[in-house]
Amino acid sequence: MGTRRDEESGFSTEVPRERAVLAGIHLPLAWAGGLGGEADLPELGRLVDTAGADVVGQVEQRRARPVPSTFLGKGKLEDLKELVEETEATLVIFDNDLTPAQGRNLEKALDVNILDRTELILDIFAKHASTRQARLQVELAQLKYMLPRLTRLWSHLERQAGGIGTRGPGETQLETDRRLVNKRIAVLDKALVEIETTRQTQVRSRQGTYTAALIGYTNAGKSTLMNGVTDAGVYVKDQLFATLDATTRKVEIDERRRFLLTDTVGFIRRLPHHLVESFKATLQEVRDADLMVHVVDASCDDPEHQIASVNKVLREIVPEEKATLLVFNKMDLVDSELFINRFSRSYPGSVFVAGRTEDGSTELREAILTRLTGNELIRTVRLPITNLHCLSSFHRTGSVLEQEFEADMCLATLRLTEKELNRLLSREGAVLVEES
Ligand SMILES: Nc1nc2c(ncn2[C@@H]2O[C@H](COP(=O)(O)OP(=O)(O)OP(=O)(O)O)[C@@H](O)[C@H]2O)c(=O)[nH]1
Ligand SMILES: [Mg+2]
Repeated sequence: MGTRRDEESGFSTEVPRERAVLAGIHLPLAWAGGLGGEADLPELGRLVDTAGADVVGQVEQRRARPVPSTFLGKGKLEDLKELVEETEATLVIFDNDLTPAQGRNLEKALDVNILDRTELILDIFAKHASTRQARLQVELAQLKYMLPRLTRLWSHLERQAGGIGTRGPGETQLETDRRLVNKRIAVLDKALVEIETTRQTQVRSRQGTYTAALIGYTNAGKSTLMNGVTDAGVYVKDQLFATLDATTRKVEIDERRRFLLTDTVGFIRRLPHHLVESFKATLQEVRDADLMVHVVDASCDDPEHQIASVNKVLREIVPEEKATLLVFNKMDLVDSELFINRFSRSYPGSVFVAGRTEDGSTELREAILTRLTGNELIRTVRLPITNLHCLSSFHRTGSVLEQEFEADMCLATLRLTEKELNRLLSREGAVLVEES
């Protein structure tokens, strides 16, 4: 956390880390159309640590459904209040999402700040956003999440001001605030559309080159693999959501064996919907890719659960079926023979690497190339000789199997990928010669 000036002494002092108590209820999976499920307090703890607070205690409860007014049951709420006092906590963080009314009531009952899981993740995103696009996207998500909760903020102020005389102006103020927030949302939307238009121009210029996108749970090692396979120098850190932007680099082994690789924001179980919405532009890179490289942390408690959580978020972004290469990373941390035995049969075609090692990057690069360019075709095309230069890379890689000239046309039989064929047909004036 940053420093601030001590008001009395005038010296800079470290702001103490906030002290957080975690709270979560385990709901039956079927609750509210699949919104239920086990609270995951260890993961919440890692999020809290990334956000810059210390965990000083936790409470858990198993319930059929949350209490509408205070989320927790009466007894649990009393336990929580005692724990907050004992540990001198400054903050209570819920693993589940709270309604505005629940947040308000809990704040009143416990007299400390209350955050829910979405607010915590939004806070981390805000802290880690370093590019203009990421900052705009995070702000958009925050405003959209805040809009229905403005009343909670206002009642908070009202409580601080004692409530007298604040209600009338407060309500008018609330209207003004809503209008301002909506106006800002429109400005952000517009700015993001402009960024997206620029990106689409870049994407068009890549036509004809295969693209692969790294996706996966946060902290699985996507950026580490990106740096190993390319020279991108992407920020790597043992924290959640270290990466919030999309970085794309070219990987070129020879003129024809090349592809573009993109590293982007990680996913988490129950990734807040507003974030997925707002990060649409960043995640568009995943939609546009020919291949998704799904990175899984082999050393996590339950890799299958991690895979399922990622697939669930993925369905919101990429509704259509897309080619996927599954990569189990951090194999140096597990008993690799046992692990491969266990997972290779249920996930055929997947690869097992340690991204931190050079071997790991080479293996991954080869696996991606094989998946992208592995299914080469043999096709004959008729091409105007004025465009003959576009065959030079095929010549250099020994992929021109036959070549004949007919007046101002060239008849060439090539070994090539589908993408290369499409490029010749759409951009170089080639015509496919049907096999007789
Ligand atoms: N032991 C081991 N650690 C690894 C390996 N690959 C990555 N890590 C570590 O895992 C942590 C997360 O790595 P990142 O590459 O930042 O993970 P990421 O998937 O990009 O994470 P986010 O950007 O936060 O979503 C870092 O501390 C890495 O050093 C590996 O093969 N073995
Ligand atoms: Mg990363």
